[in-house]
Amino acid sequence: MAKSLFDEVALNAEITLQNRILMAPLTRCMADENLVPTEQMTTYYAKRAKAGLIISEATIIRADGQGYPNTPGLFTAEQIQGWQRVTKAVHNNGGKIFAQLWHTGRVAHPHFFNGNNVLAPSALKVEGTVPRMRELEYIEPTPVTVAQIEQLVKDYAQAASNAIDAGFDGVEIHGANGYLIDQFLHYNSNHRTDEFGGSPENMSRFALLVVDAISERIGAKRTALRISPGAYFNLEPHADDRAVFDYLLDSLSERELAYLHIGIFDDEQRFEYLGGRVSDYVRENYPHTLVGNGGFSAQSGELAINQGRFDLLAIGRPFIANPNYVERIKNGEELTPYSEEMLQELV
Ligand code: FNR
Ligand code: 8K6
Repeated sequence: MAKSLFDEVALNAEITLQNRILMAPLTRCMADENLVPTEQMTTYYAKRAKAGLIISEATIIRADGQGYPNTPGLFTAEQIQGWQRVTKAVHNNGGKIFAQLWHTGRVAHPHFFNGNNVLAPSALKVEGTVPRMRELEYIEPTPVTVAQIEQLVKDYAQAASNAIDAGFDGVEIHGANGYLIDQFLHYNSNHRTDEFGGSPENMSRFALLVVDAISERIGAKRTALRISPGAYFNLEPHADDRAVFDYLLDSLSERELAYLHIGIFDDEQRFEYLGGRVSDYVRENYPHTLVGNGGFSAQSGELAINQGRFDLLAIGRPFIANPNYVERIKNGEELTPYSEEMLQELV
């Protein structure tokens, strides 16, 4: 029987989604000066509760993970309370919500946390400046020590535990889009010669330590991961990255995570070293629940699900433009097109 976007789906014995449509994580830079979610953010997420699962905007696990203004956190009591208001409002409207846990690594900027350095796998700087704050040039990062890596793993696990205290149904680890975890997974940003670099197994180690620490703390059934095997943002691709993701996907296949989510802006983009589209590469190498994303409409996403290319569909920009995206699709109503000016305010 053909699958519908409106099928109820069980991710596992603990979590059932009301449909196959996920709201993709979308950074909006609207938290208050203490990185606490506001009332406006509560309303914004509550309006989107008809999604099968909302994935929150990327939320920093600790102060030195911040790379953009007013991105929310999950490391102070006030931030946890702010998120409690959001999760309660989403649940009251019948929805479910995961927190996306974020550390930007070399894409962080000390401007945001009154620091003087940023941490990354290697002293390899990302070119350019902070978007919308063009005066802030990225700086050369300080390679993390093994002791600092151990602390980061603990801080990810603590943020996951805070997310559960804040009422989230689970967490999605942000291992995509060129941020800290992804920086370990690509040769462009990882030149380490210790047990965290130099081979697929070593380069996958940090990601797997974070996955395992969080799974242990809150349960693998409430833990998900987003990855970008195709380097397209904050990173340059390298042909040898393929072997790293082959290893990582093999290792993830042995774990029973809630889902694996592809981070890509346009899934029609082809990567020579992956043999084509990212989604096709991941599907061939990962047997469990896969979330597709990147330039899909409801129609093209449903078709891809029926072609077996992935199981669930994440929708990003159209959800910014259409708070009632799910209802509109269900009723066959026209969508409001997304435009960048819409990022100026939360609707
Ligand atoms: C994003 N994206 C993104 N991804 C992520 O993993 N964490 C995040 O916080 C953000 N933030 C974000 C902000 C804005 C304004 C945009 C446009 C995108 C990427 C997003 O989740 C998604 O992958 C892309 O938007 C592609 O999907 P759509 O929009 O084609 O459905
Ligand atoms: C006022 C809100 C502005 C939000 C800007 C911050 C964006 C953070 C992450 C965005 C990720 C988008 C990836 C776009 C990559 C395109 C490359 C082809």
